[in-house]
Amino acid sequence: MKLVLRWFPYGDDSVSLKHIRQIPGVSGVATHLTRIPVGDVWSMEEINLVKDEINSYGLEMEVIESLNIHEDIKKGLPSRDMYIDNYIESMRNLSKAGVKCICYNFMPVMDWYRSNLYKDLPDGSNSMAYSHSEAVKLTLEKITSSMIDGSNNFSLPGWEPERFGQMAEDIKFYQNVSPEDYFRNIKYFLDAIMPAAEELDINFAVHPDDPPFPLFNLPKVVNNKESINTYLSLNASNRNGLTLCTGSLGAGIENDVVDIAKTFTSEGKVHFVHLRNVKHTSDYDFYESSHLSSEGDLDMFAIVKALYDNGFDGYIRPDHGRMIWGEVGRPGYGLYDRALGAAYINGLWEAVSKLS
Ligand code: CS2
Ligand code: MN
Repeated sequence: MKLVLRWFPYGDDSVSLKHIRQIPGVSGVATHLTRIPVGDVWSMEEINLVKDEINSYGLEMEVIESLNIHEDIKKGLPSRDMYIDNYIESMRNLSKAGVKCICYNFMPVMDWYRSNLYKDLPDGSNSMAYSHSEAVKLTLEKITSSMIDGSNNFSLPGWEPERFGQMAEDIKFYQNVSPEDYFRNIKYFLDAIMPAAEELDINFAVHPDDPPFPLFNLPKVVNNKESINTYLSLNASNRNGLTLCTGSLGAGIENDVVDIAKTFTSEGKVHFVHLRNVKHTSDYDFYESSHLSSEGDLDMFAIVKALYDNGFDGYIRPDHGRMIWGEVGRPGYGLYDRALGAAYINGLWEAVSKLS
């Protein structure tokens, strides 16, 4: 396994590569060329610019999170073929730059969402939280403005401002898209890109829907064991794999994340892991606790053991952290708590490997 940390280029991160380099065991970063509009080709020039900066700190750029999918592909519009061609060209360029794993998601309209980006915790820290009963009462405008206002002036992954104007119309569009139609659009995309993924030696790792509950009646795609199975069965290539995001899946109270980790790791389908913990305050409400098992609902030891025992050899990153020690940064993506998460993951990995 290789441990990485998420990092945003172009000065759009409060955390520096210099500091990431100092976290024990971290070999590289998972990054994203945020200044290229979704759907455009990631050119060699743009990729190398970011890669050279990362490499100059002794870190690798083997993981991309995310190479986002244009909404026309999700909607199954005729223009999707052009966007798929662009996507494959970006894959070719990324492979030339040594990228081995691409994380992406197939959530329609909106990427991840939290109803509170700064929930105060009793220890004086704060973290992101979600209340489904509150979220369903909100308008799209309230949702987008709360994300923009809470972003601390950093870009929020998956919330590209150029998409905001289109969201209301897209939500309407999906009201007439059945889950079967949506899965047909996914299959169309997967069948188009998997031959290139095979040829280029790139693993694809779909990120689960975050949170796993539907808003605005939009289709949910990857939110439990069954839907992961369906998604992975759409294209049989082993390149068609999963980002096991323990926090996203763990938000679904009925999900057995240890069992999901065992099942899909043993099938060779888990290429990337996001490790974080969640604490439920009700079946549909949760906040992001620190990584430690005892602070949340997930047994992080059992999850790491399931990965190790089933031969996991992909990438792991600590996922969102709390904001601690007065740090100010992009919600979920400060340095301190993610570094504590990395140290914890290193400890769990060493323990499971020495115990076996
Ligand atoms: C999520 C998403 O893991 C996360 O941080 O909040 O931003 C995730 O990166 C994307 O959905 C992956 O495509
Ligand atoms: Mn995640």
